[in-house]
Amino acid sequence: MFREPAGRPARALKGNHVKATAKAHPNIALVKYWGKRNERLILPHQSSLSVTLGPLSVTTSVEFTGERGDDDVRINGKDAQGSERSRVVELLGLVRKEHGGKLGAARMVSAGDFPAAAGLASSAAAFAALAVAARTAAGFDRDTKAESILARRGSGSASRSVQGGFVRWNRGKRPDGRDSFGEQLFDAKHWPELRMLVGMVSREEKEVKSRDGMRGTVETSPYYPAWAKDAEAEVKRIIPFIKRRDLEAVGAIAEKNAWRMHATAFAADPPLCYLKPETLAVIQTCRELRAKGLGVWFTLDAGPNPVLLTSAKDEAKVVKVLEQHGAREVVRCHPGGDAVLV
Ligand code: 2P0
Repeated sequence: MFREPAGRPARALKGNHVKATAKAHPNIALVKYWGKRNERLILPHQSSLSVTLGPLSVTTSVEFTGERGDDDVRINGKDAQGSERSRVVELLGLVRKEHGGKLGAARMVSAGDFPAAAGLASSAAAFAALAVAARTAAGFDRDTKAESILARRGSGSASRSVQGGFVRWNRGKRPDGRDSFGEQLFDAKHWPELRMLVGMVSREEKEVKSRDGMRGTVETSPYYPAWAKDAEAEVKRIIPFIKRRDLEAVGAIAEKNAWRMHATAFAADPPLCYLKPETLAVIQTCRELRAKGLGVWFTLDAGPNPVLLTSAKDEAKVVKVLEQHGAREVVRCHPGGDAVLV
């Protein structure tokens, strides 16, 4: 049977005008990514592992017009500006380069169903959906590895949102990044009763973006090498506990890893602190609830909103407690599925 040479579109473009729409979920890391060894290619110093957050999603359409001109980039109903726009244009450029033909300018429209400023890694879902939609619009067949590598170039954590369930982003060793991509270890059906409850204690935009925060940490925190080594080991340690659906062990590793990421960032110069007083209040409450027998653990990304890990049976109690302790809203999530074409 005739096979297309590697790297070429698997099906011919219909004329010069193809459109595709994809939907992807954000994710929350149980073992975090914090620091790049290559800024341009977005290659991490360590592997990381996350769970995909259903039902939240971003839906993105890409249409290559075959015409000259600038890309049209609309995000959440507005024309994208500045770095938000340039990161999308750069990713579309990578697809044009891989394709090698005359795809022309793109029309891209993207919208999420959750607040972008909530610190919920909307960029992960956005770039995963963009990578799947853009490659498909360019005529490539679905290929989760290639899509994850492309999504990674938009935002590191997006490499973990192409597939659903529990995904490890492999650090890789190659300088070109071809071995640094997200790989599904268990799908969403493996642990449907797991809950990730996002306690919205603040809706303010964070002062230091993740990208700048992790760069400052790599460059100035004396704890950085220890962080990277420890996180790599924790990725290996957590997998058998996820396999056994052992919430206590998974929660304990997630909490420890979140503290260590933030401790490494506190030690940067200037110091970096994403926690607010309300964040600490929720974390403290988690501890008290555990002492009373409730199975609940926290994790925290580069923002003030803690994400509580619990099970479906304790969900209602944990939501109530979050609301009593300063969370203005609680976003309830469960393991979500793969990025899909719609
Ligand atoms: C993570 N975070 O593993 C970690 C934990 C935040 C804290 O990935 O610079 O938006 O685009 O690669 O992926 C957020 O950083 O950063 C992030 P870039 P990204 O989820």
